[in-house]
Amino acid sequence: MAESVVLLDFWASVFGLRVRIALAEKGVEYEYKEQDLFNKGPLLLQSNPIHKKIPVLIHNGRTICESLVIVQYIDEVWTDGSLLLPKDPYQRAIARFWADYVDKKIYEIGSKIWKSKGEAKEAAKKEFIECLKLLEGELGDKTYFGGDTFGFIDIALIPFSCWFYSYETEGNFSIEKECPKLKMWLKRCMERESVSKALPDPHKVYDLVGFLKKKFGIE
Ligand code: GS8
Repeated sequence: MAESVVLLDFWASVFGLRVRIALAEKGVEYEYKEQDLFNKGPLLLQSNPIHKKIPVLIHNGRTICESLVIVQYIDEVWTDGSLLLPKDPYQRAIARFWADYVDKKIYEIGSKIWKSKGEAKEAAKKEFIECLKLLEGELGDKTYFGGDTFGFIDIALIPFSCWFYSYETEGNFSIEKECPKLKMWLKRCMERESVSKALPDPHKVYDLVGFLKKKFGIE
């Protein structure tokens, strides 16, 4: 029986992008179903009744939620080719730690840059740069976060790069200037088809930020 793989997603979602990149890395074909997050359909509500959020992966009729959980699932199910998580338990723990750091910090602080004004905006920008510098320190001189192969931490972080233009424009700063090594890592990741084909145009994301600001009355 042919496998059925369906992804419920939203085009600009950093979380959904993780899943799209992981599936592309593994060469898994799937059906993409764009979701209207302002008017959620029954499939999304039934598939993720707890959080009611995308991404959701539906594999042979069974649902998996939460982007990092999904990426780990993909890694465990489709084992051909290179693994996204290292085999060594300690290195796996390290990969999960940094992916969790990205989740706890980058999304929330990045959003604060475009959602806030004045002092709060400045504070968010400062904190955001500090987080990126920390990540840059963890990357060091390695090609990817896990070493020579593209893996879990890269997948957790790289989707944010299509939002970087929005953060930089809203916060009036340059990631290349603040974190040149991280910017070089970003360019290396973009050389991978799994990444470059998945990531939307940063200007399109910026248009979305403008739309969301109007919708939420942030001007
Ligand atoms: C976050 C998913 C999420 O926030 C994960 O999958 O890693 N921890 C989860 N999804 C958002 C879209 S991306 O900003 C979402 O579905 N939001 C709908 C809502 O909050 O109602």
